[in-house]
Amino acid sequence: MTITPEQLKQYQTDGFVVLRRYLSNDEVEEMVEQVRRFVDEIIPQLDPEEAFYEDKTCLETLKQIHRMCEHDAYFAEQMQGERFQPLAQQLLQSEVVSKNMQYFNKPPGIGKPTPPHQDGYYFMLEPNEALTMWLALDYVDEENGCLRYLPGSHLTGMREHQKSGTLGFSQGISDYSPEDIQKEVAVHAEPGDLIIHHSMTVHRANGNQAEDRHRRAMGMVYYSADAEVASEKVAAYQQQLVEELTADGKI
Ligand SMILES: O=C(O)CCC(=O)C(=O)O
Repeated sequence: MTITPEQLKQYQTDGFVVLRRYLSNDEVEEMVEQVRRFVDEIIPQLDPEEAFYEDKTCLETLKQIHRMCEHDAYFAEQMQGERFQPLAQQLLQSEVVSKNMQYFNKPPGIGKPTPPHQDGYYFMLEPNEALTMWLALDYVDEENGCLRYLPGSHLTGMREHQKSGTLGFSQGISDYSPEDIQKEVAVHAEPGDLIIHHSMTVHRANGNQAEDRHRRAMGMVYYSADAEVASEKVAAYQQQLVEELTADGKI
């Protein structure tokens, strides 16, 4: 699918854009089925840091799966095929490197908030040119923890981050203020809607307050091929994180 000049402008101005019904119901159902297969067949073979649970003794509380495209041909094809990658090229206006495909869930009642953050803080790129696509697999609204963005925040530099204590989102903006909250745009989504944000765009989400609705999504990350990764810093950070999560009994 090609984006329109208006959608490109919106992405460039606001730091995010929403493509409604990017996938059909059947396509969403296929993705959900493939996630189920991954959960049943692949997760049991992976290291503990590849899947996070709200409560690791209860498999129904699965909240995140990382690097799915490195572990499975279906998800590798999703990342590198025609569905998403050309869109990333159009938005970043460069060749891209496909980086990560993740599954995000907030299980009903217990799904924790996503702290305010900029993905680029984790990516450690120079220049920080990358994007994340967030594909809704469920109806997503304020009750079950929709994404909330600060429009234009990708243009005003990196905010200070500190440890958040949240599994899966270890860093959060340290001085997020009531004025920030006032400027937020909450984005509701239906299954198949694709939200795309720049790596510098500030965003967060509330926890899932719904009694019986999950809040499932896929996240796809693409870097501009022109961006350099501080690979040693990223590897050191990841190793330290795994050590801390293991010591705390979280994974
Ligand atoms: O799913 C969420 O709550 C947050 C996802 C996110 O922060 C991201 O994809 O960059």
